[in-house]
Amino acid sequence: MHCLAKRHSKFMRLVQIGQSSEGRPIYLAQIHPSTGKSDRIIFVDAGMHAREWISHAVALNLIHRLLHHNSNHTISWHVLPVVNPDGYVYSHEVDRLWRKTRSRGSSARCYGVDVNRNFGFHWGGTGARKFSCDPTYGGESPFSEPETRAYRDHVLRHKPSLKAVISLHCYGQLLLYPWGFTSRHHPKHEPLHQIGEKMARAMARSRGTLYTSGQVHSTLYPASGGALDWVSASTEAPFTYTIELPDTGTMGFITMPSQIEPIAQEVWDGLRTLRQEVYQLYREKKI
Ligand code: 0X9
Ligand code: ZN
Repeated sequence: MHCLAKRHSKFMRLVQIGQSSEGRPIYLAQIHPSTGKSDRIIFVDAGMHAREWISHAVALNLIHRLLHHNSNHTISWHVLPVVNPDGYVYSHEVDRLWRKTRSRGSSARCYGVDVNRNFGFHWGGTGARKFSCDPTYGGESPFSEPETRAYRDHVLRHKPSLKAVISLHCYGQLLLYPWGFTSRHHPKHEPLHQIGEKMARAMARSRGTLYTSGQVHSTLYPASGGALDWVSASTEAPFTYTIELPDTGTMGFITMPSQIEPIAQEVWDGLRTLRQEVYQLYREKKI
């Protein structure tokens, strides 16, 4: 990322948006259109869950594509490939299937908080655990983790400009929209579903991978304190999706390197469709 930012200094800026609990920098790539910095941003994050390595790889690949396929859309992209660097390193060095961060609260028995249960919107509700040894432990309090706070502060800093937020995860071939904390429909349920379906159709184009679009709570499972529930409640961003990328047959969270390119291609097809929708709304002066 440092190399790319240097080589493409006209378009890409690397920003440190925070630090993990073990002191690792959390880097964000900002990629601007050739017409200059835009006040419409699509934000893509990955690596919230340590073991979901395909998400980190797809985010890096996205940065590459954004730099090499110049478009005439006046939209800026923010790409955050490693939300949880401590967990990522731990999944390389100690436990390949580690999910959480690597902090330990004063009253906690085990290490690690699930970043995607640590956000301050319906924190601690259904689908989040109170016991520190559980994989979906939500932490001692909302935003207890520096990683979650870095994400929150970045979103709030760009709040008026955020038009779409995409969180990359695996696995399941799903395109999920809020809410996760309740089965009730989101106020923007209809457009979220419709654009989700449109993205899914685009994502099936290159090799037929079928993504199912639906609400988190009913399509996957109840989940409270998630990043995108919080983003959707705290900003005006019209589009918020969690993408559960495909797995390789029977290996779950472990995706073969040969799958990086084809999966990145599908995601790119979906994101281009999303960008078109954002652009369309802007031209109709709806955002
Ligand atoms: O449970 C999660 O955090 C995500 N699934 S995963 O297998 N990658 O862990 C789903 C997140 C759904 N999004 C919201 N809770 N809003
Ligand atoms: Zn995940």
